[in-house]
Amino acid sequence: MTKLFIADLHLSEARPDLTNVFIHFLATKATQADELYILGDLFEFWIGDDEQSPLQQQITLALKTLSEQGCRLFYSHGNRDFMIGKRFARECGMTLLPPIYSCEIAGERTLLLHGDQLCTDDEAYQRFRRITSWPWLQWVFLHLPLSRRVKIAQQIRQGSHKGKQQKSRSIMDVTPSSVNDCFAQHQATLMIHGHTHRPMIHELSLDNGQKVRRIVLGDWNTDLWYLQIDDRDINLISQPIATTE
Ligand code: LP5
Ligand code: MN
Repeated sequence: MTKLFIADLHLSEARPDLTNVFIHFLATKATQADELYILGDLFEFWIGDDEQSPLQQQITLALKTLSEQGCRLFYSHGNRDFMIGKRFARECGMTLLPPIYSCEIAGERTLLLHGDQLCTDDEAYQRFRRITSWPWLQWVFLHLPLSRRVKIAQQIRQGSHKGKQQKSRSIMDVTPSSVNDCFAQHQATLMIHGHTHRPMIHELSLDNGQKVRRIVLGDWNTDLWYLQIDDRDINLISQPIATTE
């Protein structure tokens, strides 16, 4: 049983090279896997399943083709594409996961999540996350014309970019006590997430002495990153993007 995990591709019209590499990945590496987990931020931003841009159509077709070939697809929302809905998931043949998904992987109780939930020292971001999760606000947003939605998303991206310049590296990383509590609450020993763009396999001890592993996926920018789990064999792999085309 081979499972692949990816996150933070941030696909957009501005990076056709990334889109091509991803489509190549889906048509080659992913076809050899039984399951592919996309742990958020597949897109630079998502403003509604009704957008149907050429990029969206291209990605939908590639994911649908993979799912029809027998690879099971799972999606966990990121902080950029939390508006991905059931329609897009259905069109791609993907199952949407809850914000923290607990399952059995490599013989261990495992948590799958985007990772932004664990950055609790970043209070401005957590406030932003809470507000944008309000269903009525999402409803209003989804009923705006697409051009308005694009503008708002771009403004938020700019605001976020500026905000990040004022924040320290540690504030934008996961908060250790939140990681500890998350493992303990779910009685898990393995956690897989993205978001921080700091790919690494961390081995740590919880406050109660339990040994656990936290695996952070890398973002796709100069390199592509994926985690491959074959039964109990775990490998975090990267490849330079230029040479994979
Ligand atoms: O994404 P990344 O890694 O650059 O930064 C994140 C946090 N930023 C965000 C915002 C996203 O980048 C953009 C999301 C676009 C969504 C489009 C759909 C909108 C739907 C609305 C539905 C109601 O998540 C950043 C973290 C960082 O990770 C590290 O963890 O620090 O958090 C922020 O920067 C949040 C800021 O601190 C506060 C938000 C500023 C928003 C300003 C809005 C101004 C314009 C409003 C116009 C209406
Ligand atoms: Mn993210």
